[in-house]
Amino acid sequence: MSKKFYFAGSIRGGRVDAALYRRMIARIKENGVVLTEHVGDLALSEKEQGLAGDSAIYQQDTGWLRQSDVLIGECTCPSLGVGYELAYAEAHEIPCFLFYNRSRCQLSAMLSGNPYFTVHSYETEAELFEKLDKVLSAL
Ligand code: 6K6
Repeated sequence: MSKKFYFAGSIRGGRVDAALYRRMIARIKENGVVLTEHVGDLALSEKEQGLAGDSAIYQQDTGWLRQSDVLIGECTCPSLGVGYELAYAEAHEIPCFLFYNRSRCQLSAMLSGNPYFTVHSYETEAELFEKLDKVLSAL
């Protein structure tokens, strides 16, 4: 059966990396199903409300998290929602692989200091995809 991935990336925290999320999601999809493909939707803005409202978003996303085999997060752009999802995934024992651009941010100590999370930093997109490919092929 194909693996279910939860991709976590900033939405209301800011959409500066939306195109990068989209490229990461395309790569992850070569290895299974990405339940949260909308995170890489370039038309989705930080002002997005969704048709069904925030309560429905919360119910849907936490449901998807519980079904996921793996979470992959891009954490360069700080996002309360992504931070919440990571803690939720940890509580449900879902393996989490996190990526951030070390030349653009200093990752929160609450993530880099938590041995539960496998954290990878990168500086170039080539380095990011090399590391992402290694994670995916080891699953
Ligand atoms: C979706 C499609 C159209 O409008 C929407 C509305 N927004 C969201 N839909 C689905 N998941 C969301 C939405 N807003 C936040 N999330 C979840 O939180 C995603 O899984 C992201 O990983 C994370 C982003 O959190 P914020 O705090 O940056 O918004």
